[in-house]
Amino acid sequence: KHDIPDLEELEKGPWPSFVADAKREALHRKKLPKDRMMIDQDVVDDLLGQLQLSFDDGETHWKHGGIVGVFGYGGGVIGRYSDVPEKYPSVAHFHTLRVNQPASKFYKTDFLRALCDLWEFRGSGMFNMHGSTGDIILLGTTTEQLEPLFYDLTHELDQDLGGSGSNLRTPSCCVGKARCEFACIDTQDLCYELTTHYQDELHRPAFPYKFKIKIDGCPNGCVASLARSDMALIGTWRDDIRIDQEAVQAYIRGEIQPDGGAHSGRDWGKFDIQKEVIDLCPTGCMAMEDGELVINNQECNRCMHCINTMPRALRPGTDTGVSILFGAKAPILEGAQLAVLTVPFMKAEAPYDNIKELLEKVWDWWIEEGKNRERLGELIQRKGLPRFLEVIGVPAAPQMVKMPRTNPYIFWKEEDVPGGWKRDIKDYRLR
Ligand code: SRM
Ligand code: SF4
Ligand code: SF4
Repeated sequence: KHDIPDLEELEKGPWPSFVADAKREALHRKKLPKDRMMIDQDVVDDLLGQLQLSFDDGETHWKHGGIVGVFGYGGGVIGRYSDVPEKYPSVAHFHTLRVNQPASKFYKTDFLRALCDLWEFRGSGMFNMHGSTGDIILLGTTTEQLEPLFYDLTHELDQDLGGSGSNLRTPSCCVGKARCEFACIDTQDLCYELTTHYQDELHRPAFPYKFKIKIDGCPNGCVASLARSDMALIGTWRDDIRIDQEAVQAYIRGEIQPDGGAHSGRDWGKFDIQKEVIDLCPTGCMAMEDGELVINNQECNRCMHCINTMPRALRPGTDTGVSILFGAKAPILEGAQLAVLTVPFMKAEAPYDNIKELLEKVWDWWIEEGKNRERLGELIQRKGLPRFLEVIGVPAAPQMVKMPRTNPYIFWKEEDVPGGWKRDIKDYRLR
């Protein structure tokens, strides 16, 4: 319907293009009977037209914000309005809905078909599987369609909205025990329990800012909880790595390919356990003794390297639980932060009362002390880690030290310091 030369550039090349997908959907909607769509048939054409105009003008044509949502909920819908509705009337309203994904994102195809039908009927027909927090993102509908859509979602599809705004964001987890032999905890069960237990926090924004919970089944960290969540729960173990000495020998003899051979596609040739595993252990806690692999488990920092390389010989221990880290976030305000390890080990068994108790202590403090739009990580930074530990009643431990070499526990001798003790700090600064 509109001329979109710059967008069409994005269709060129070997990679998939959202423009091609959107054009296909625009065409599809032209073929649908009018009573199969509750929002304008031209919505996708107008969306592409407005995007082209943004390229021409070098600025967005979405107005930011506007409070819009469904009755009883304060989150889950992001209001979007066009600032050129006279030109592109079909996207005058183009609100986004966040739909809480099932734990680990498993679907039955009949559910996906029903979701597609519903969204074609009440929305633009375009959605994003998945947003980076984890939700299914339904892209673009009008204010009038929000309540009926919410009713159909919850009553017909048994699916709830996720989080947005200053609330608990939709918790998410890795595939965990459903598919992965490394899972130390039942990530899906924990994620589902936290999601249902904290419905109020998810739907009714009462926090200083957003709060994200992500759950990785092991330190491989497939959902990158460490980097993206205010509370990261990472599966781990506190006993010994299980070793199958027979399988270790089979790797050494070349009968089993490291990492199954499949992941890396690498030809390992003759497998050198010393070079590939023992020398790469970051804590130097592995050795071959009398033809057997030995691990000094007290020194192991659960980096997963040896287990990832020889999964048929090495497995996490059986006394499993979670490490809990707090305070990761993106750059706004104080700069991006990774989470800080706060609880090195905690059991993680249903109904997870210990985890909930800790989380609620953290929330109480943050709600009380946090400034408007201050993430937990920034509050910890402002008040200091010792204060945070005091509040949650966790004793300080060596695992919490982030950068050992910047730590006052290290004492220098005079001969270690250039210029010795007489060096003037001002000279040092000038240099
Ligand atoms: Fe985000 C703000 C979209 C995941 C950090 N994010 C926004 C806003 C609301 C900005 C705006 O008003 O335009 C975007 C809404 C777009 C819309 O119309 O829907 C927006 N963020 C998204 C999504 C939809 C991008 C996507 O397509 O994947 C993701 C949510 C989908 C979902 O629910 O699944 C999304 N945002 C993230 C993540 C990643 C994550 O959650 O794992 C981060 C980094 C982790 C974190 O939370 O720090 C993230 N979004 C931000 C920030 C920076 C916060 C900070 O403290 O630095 C903002 C800015 C803000 O809150 O004002 C922001
Ligand atoms: Fe498997 Fe660990 Fe990745 Fe979860 S984080 S999918 S348990 S490797
Ligand atoms: Fe070493 Fe990492 Fe294996 Fe632990 S998990 S023994 S630190 S390689």
